[in-house]
Amino acid sequence: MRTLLFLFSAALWLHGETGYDAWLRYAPVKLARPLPATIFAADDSKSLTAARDEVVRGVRGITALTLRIESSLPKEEAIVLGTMEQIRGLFPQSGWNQSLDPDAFWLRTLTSGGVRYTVVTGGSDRGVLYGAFALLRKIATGESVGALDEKQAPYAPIRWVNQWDNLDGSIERGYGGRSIFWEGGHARQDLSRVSDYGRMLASLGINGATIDNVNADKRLLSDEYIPQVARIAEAFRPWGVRIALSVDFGSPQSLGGLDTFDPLDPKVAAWWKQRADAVYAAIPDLAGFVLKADSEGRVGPSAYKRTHADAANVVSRALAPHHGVLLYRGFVYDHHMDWNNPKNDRARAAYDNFKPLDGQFNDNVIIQIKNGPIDFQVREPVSPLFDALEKTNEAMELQVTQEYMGQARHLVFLAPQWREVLDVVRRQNRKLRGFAGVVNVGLDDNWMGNNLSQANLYAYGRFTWNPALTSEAVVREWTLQTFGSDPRVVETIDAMQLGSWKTYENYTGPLGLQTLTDIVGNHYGVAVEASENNGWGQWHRADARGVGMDRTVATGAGYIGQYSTQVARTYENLQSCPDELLLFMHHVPYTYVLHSGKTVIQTIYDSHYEGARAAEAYVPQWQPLKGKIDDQRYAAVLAQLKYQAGQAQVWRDSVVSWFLKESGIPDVKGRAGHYPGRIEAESMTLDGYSPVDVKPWETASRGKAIACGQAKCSASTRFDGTAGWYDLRVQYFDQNNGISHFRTSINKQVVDEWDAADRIPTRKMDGSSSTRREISGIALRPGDQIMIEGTPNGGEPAGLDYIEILSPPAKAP
Ligand code: GCV
Repeated sequence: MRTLLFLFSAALWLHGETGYDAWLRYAPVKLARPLPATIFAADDSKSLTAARDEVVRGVRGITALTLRIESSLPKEEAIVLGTMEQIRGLFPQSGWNQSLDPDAFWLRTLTSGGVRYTVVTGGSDRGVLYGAFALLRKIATGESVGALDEKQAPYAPIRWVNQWDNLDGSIERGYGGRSIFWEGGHARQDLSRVSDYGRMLASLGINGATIDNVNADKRLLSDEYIPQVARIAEAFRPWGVRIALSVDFGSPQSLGGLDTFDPLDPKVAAWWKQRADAVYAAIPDLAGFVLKADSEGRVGPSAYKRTHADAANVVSRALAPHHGVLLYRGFVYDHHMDWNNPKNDRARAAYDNFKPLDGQFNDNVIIQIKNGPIDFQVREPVSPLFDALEKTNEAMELQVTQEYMGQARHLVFLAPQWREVLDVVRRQNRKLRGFAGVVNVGLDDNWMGNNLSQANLYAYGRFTWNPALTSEAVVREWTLQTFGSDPRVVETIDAMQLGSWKTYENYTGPLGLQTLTDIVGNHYGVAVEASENNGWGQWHRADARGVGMDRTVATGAGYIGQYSTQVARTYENLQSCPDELLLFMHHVPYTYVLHSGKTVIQTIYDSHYEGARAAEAYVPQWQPLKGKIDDQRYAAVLAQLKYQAGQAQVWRDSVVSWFLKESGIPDVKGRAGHYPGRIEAESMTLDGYSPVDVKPWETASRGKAIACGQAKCSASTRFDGTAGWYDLRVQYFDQNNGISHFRTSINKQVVDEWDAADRIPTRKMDGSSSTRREISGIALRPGDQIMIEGTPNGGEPAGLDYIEILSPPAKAP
């Protein structure tokens, strides 16, 4: 049982922390019962040594006491680590009558020869390592470890992360810095970060990692690269993490020099075999390959009119003698679909491609299926393919890196979303062979670009081990280990995390609209129409009369028919379709009334206001934690939350303006299109600045902003409200092709200045670059002159959208 009362945060936590240690900080905890003073590991294999040293490290952090390492079984109270076989040898009388799966562990307190031991055993070295981390987790979260008898086995054998790292050191959809594996076309010399990443993964029971982008680089299978790959494998190995490689299906031709990559050509089969043999000669414990074929421009079996089963089987046959597996991605679709054809539907693609091949795949092929039928959107139904494949191995692909979820700039804890998907799969009685999580950690100190985003990796790992865990239990563990046990800290952070997915959905894409982002660009900022009129198939088909994709069998694209009869009936029928997926399944008029009793259009307005208000509230929720957690992470998270609050407002205003204009239906609450305290930059007195049309129009207030075309410009206005204290918000554009400087003054007194130097993925004035600066506590008197000066830099024109002058209580509309 948790003994929160006995836990307390020590003053020394208040020093700065970068977040590098994530949940493995081992901060001081007051224990109910002292731990043993000694530790013994039954052999000196790399994994057992890693496990032993981790326990020593953890106990030292938590108790400030250093365990004494013994080289034989001590005759005093001790922690003992060993595989089941070794432990049976050490304690033959102690009733070890059950066997353990290789990755399973057993924590047990026993008495032998009158001495009390805390035994950590596993079905293999790796199981022992997982047991050691489980023991430390218990200690760090305040659970008693005085009388243990607990066995745990992972749900599935494949518990992998996928890294989308490129050999040049960049990472596709990575938000935590450059690759920890690659730089300048080669494996990094210093791979210590890889080892530290392995430690984090092992603490969650993750046992495999791809180290290169699924948009694979053929060079990795060459003789030049295999030794480099082997070095990376070596860095992971002590932590029980086996590497896997993403491979390119065209390699037999492009790398091997054959005249074909036809999967049914014997030369091609021989080439795959010969390459697999070469990789396994250097890395005997390679976990396998991942293959993305016929998807988003990657070549595949369609080049030869062959099937995905033909493709998967030729590669998997090469892996089979080495016990390797092939994770073949189900993410196959045509990105040149005709938008004008209402029967076309990307959501259908995975099922249409793979269902007819059910039963034709080799045993060591696993179809890696994204949780939803589109692509990691804020809300999607569960992919129908999970239930449809009956004779084929399946793994679920989840995305930890927040590609469509605010890219680690927004707090979005994904466990509640994954929980829903896992519950559906459980109800279908599906037994997954495994999980692949797209993680994309990088060289940044905190790995993920944001301290709070680490919770997503933690939750992913915990769910792969035990998909029945609740989001609440997972986040509680994470917060206790990552930020300590102060009740205010725990309650605040848990509540923020648990509500954050819904909040993000509310301000980015409610009712199954999907994330209304720049689909053809950076997938970050708002751009309502970016998904339309192109072949990518993330369509929402909003027009003047209505909104939503008609995926019904009766009148639409027929996607709903891919589900089992009962599920299909629920989705097909407007009355039973859940509100949160309504616009994913149906096209309805804006005036359609939901189960909630509100119209679709009013729900769109209300959700965006509610979401932005909830994001705004994170800042005052976080502020009382000052002094209760270390200053460095406190300040980093605070800055991120302030930024998010501003961005949520950009989303709110953009989406609401777009739907207001398109539908012509006013917001019954009168908010849409009315912005109290707002002064448009283009209506201010401009010196050097010129008005510009922002594209897409909805991402700037009234579609316009100002840009500076000379060395320095200013925009000023006269305050004519009542005298008092105000908060001043400056909405400016922070592009990544320059670092403009801004200065705000009241009657020539400078009240704030800053550089627009944030890491924002755009070179334009748009919904991604639109950023808010808030200057609180300004005394204003009628007649005061408010001036914003902008100094452009590089390609960034010190763009300004508007200012808002708000009396503090009026802040949240
Ligand atoms: C690695 C989406 C992403 C791509 C990614 C692809 C995939 O389309 O935007 O960056 O490519 O999914 O999962 O293969």
